Amino acid sequence: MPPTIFAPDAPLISTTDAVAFEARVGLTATPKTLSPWLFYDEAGSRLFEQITELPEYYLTRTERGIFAANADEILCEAALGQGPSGKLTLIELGAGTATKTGILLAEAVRQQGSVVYQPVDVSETALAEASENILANIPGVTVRSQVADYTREALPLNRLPETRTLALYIGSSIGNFMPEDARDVLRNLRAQLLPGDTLLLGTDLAPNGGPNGNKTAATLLAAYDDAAGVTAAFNLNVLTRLNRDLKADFALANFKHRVCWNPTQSRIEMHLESVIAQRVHIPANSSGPAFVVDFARGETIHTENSYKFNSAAVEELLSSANFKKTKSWEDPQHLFAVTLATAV
Ligand code: AVI
Repeated sequence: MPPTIFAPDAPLISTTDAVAFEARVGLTATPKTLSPWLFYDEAGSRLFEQITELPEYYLTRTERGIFAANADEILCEAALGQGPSGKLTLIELGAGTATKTGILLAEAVRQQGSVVYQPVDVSETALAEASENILANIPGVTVRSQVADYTREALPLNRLPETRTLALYIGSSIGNFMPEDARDVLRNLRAQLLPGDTLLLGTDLAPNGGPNGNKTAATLLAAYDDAAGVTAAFNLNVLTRLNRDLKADFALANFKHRVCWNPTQSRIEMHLESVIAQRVHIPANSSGPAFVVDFARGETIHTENSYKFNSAAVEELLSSANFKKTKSWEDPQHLFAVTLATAV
């Protein structure tokens, strides 16, 4: 199950209505776009799981490695300033099935004896799976799941007496937001925290290019355009979803997965490129009358941005939401960073 990181921009309506709204707005815009939340239907969620295990997609295993190597220090730093009886409560935004979080929870139990964990996600199924896994494997954790969309709702934080909150926003999910939306997500979180609470943010790093730099644009391009074609299938699945949900007539063979590194914006962009000039039909639906979408040969639909950060950009983002960096950890190859910040 992927991190559920996106919410429809439409008002609160059924998922199919939201898909209809999104397709109408995005496919009639110039340039054409589709929001990345459309990736995560059942098939797309399965494909995302496969992506996280691909040899080229280093993000998931690298972040897991950073947790495994530094969990003790991360939790000690987050607890600094606590009174002797004070404990950390962990909350996680877009927790999904919380697979990597287990490392941090096990360490919290080791340090504190027990821990309360509040995963927040829009997917009830993912939360149930997370809860079941954690309760079965990590004694000492009390799970209090919250179904909520943290991108648009106030977080339902359940503050316990004499505890400090450590909020987890990991998996590079922040990178899929436009910079101003990323700031708003963190501001929404900050509004629920008290000074001294902490945030652990996972960010994928920008290419480090220098003489010892071993992360290049090619590293990133491979991660989003793997040899087995799983990411291509994940991207093209959006069109399958529009065909199914809206009875559109996209011919998948007429589109191809395109990835580029945009150095000015410091982001990977995923597009679907029309390989021929063609017309696609979308029947009437809840968002309006039938319409056609004309594609020139080579024209693309922009489906995702994945922003990559350097440490200055992480600090700037954090401070724009009233957090101050405490400490960060990277893997030996400087592919990925995990940053602890304090609410100020
Ligand atoms: C969910 N998110 C952090 C992924 C990323 O790396 O931006 C989504 C993804 N898109 C293609 N591959 C993975």
